[in-house]
Amino acid sequence: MQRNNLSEENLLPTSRDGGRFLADIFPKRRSLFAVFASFATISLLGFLSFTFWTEQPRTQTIITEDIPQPSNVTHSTLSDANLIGAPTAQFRDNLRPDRKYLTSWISAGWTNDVMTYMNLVYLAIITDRIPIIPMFTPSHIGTSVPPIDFGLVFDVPRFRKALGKPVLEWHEVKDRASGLVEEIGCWNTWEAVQERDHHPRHSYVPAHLKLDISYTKAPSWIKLIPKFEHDMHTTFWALAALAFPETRTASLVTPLESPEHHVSLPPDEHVVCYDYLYFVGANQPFEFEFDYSPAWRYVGQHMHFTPIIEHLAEEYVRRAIGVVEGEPTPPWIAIHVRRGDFKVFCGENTDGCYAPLPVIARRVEEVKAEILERKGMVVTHVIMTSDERNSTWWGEVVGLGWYGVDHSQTTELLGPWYPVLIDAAIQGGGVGFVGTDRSTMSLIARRRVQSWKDGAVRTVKWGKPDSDDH
Ligand SMILES: Nc1nc2c(ncn2[C@@H]2O[C@H](COP(=O)(O)OP(=O)(O)O)[C@@H](O)[C@H]2O)c(=O)[nH]1
Ligand SMILES: [Mg+2]
Repeated sequence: MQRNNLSEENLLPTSRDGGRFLADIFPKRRSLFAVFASFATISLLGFLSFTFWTEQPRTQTIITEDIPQPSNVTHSTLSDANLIGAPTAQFRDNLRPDRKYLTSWISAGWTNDVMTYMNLVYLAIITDRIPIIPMFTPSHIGTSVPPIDFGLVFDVPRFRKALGKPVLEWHEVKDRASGLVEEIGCWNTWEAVQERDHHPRHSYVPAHLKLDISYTKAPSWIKLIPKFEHDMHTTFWALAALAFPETRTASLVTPLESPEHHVSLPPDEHVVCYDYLYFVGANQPFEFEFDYSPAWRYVGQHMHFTPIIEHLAEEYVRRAIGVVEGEPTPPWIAIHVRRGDFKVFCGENTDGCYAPLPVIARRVEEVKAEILERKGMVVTHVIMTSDERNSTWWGEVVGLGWYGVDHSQTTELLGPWYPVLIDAAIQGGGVGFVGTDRSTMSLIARRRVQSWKDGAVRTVKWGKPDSDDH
């Protein structure tokens, strides 16, 4: 995967309230005030001079030191009741013997990983197990970036309440400072659904959690479309069956040795674990595309961003539009134009492969018309989010009267995770959304706008000049 430094998303107007909003978010942090004050000046100058910011290696100091870590805040009673106590050096010491748990790892772009965790929680629900969610590990933002807690991105207390079920994060179970490597047996689903890779799906998560995994290859009947080499999906209920004793026992085969301690372990019964849960559906592949998607309906829609991220998103929108202090934030329509590494889908034929702006504008007009018709609302503010870095293109975006999001200082001030987190929250927070076909980031934003705002959505097709003709 390529690095995606989004360095040209900074061709953007800054509003009169400049960088103050960040200070409002962290009012007790005096040291940050100075940084934010200079941020206001720098971003304005940056906009006026249209200079591009080149990404340099940065640390996450501000995030880790200045944003409250959920782990240090409070544990809800739901979380406490489902563990023996505070995080322990070995996860097993913290598991209640009268509870059963379920976990898995991630291994793709950030939105794919978000969807994978939605699947994890849905699988936990149907197996009556407690989900233990790991952290997010980086991909497009640069693989050297430190991971970020799930609970720094999504509002876990709100999620638990909406589900009416317990949800745990790994750092609540195992002390993140622990150096103890623990052995565990997990299911290897990857080798049961595809034939290219002859190993379980790779993930960086087990290394972060200090887990030494012995994998048992799942039976081939877990594959959704038997023997079909062009699809890699399995089903929730096939995987659920493996979490129950009868099917588990009937499916045992010799496990692979764990890489570190060279132990052979059958799949754990206390914490059932699977190598990868992205390619899972109830009824068909890529099910989040469909209105009935149970992973979306029962889990995904309840995963709201944390109040901090929601607030950041709103303040970035206010700055983009130039809303003055004291005025309410107007409703907006967000666009997500996914480019970057998607150019591999274009092959030789790059001319007319991506949808041009007038094609996108046609969809924006449809969204405006639908919002007017269904809600009687006139929405005039259109915010562009994109991984496109071409300055001419961004100039054309502004020329259409749309607004871009100024991320020229985001990484420096908040850390490299924040451009994508803020953009995702902006996309999901509008009353309308226009996305890019084949992008999961667009897909999940579309679902959010539908579920959270009953909003109007469109997806722009691309690949050939006439792909989005309609
Ligand atoms: N900040 C920002 N990053 C983006 C945007 N579009 C794509 N990216 C980056 O590219 C990645 C795309 O991977 P993913 O989230 O899995 O979505 P997909 O590849 O479009 O299906 C994102 O996670 C971001 O890191 C955008 O509009 N804003
Ligand atoms: Mg992706």
